[in-house]
Amino acid sequence: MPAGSPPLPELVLATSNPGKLREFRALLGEFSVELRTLDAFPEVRLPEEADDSGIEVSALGGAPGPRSARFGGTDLDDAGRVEKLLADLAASALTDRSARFVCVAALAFPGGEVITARGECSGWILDAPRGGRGFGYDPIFEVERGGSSMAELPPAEKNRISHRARALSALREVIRERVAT
Ligand code: ITT
Repeated sequence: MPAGSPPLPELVLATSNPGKLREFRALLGEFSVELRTLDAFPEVRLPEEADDSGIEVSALGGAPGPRSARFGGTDLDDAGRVEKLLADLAASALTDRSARFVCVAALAFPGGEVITARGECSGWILDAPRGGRGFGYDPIFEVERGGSSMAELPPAEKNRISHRARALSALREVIRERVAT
């Protein structure tokens, strides 16, 4: 930035999940904003249940849903949660493998106004993990059209079709008009 330029508006991404951060940075790359993360605000503690995204599996009655990050207990890592989801599905009497990722993105302004937008991405749960990209449940999620697992897609392709991308596309105009002007 040239000396004397006004500071860029700040947008704080309220997550500490590195996978989500990577995707948000790419999805918001077109905007002239100073992206900050919660790391810059160690005093801020968000309630655990304030989840903004997760996976809903039909045969499990929509679980893990908002509990996606803590599914199976806090000791499990991403691979452990994936294993548990596959085991629960194998134990289910239902053969329906349909699932969807859901994201609700909230844009909060300093005055207290909050604008939310929801995005979904539908698909099926695979029998076993495939692909090394993405994070979380991506390796066992087959995208509705295309036959790839979410973890096999190049990042730009995931960012075109994901629940997060769809939620953000609804907020894009608001960010352009009211934040990154
Ligand atoms: P923050 O709360 O710091 O954002 P988190 O990992 O705890 O990080 P959530 O509570 O919102 O995030 O939990 C969402 C979980 O849902 C996340 O940990 C993943 O397991 C899963 N998830 C969300 N988006 C996903 C995606 O794009 N691909 C795969 N899994 C995803």
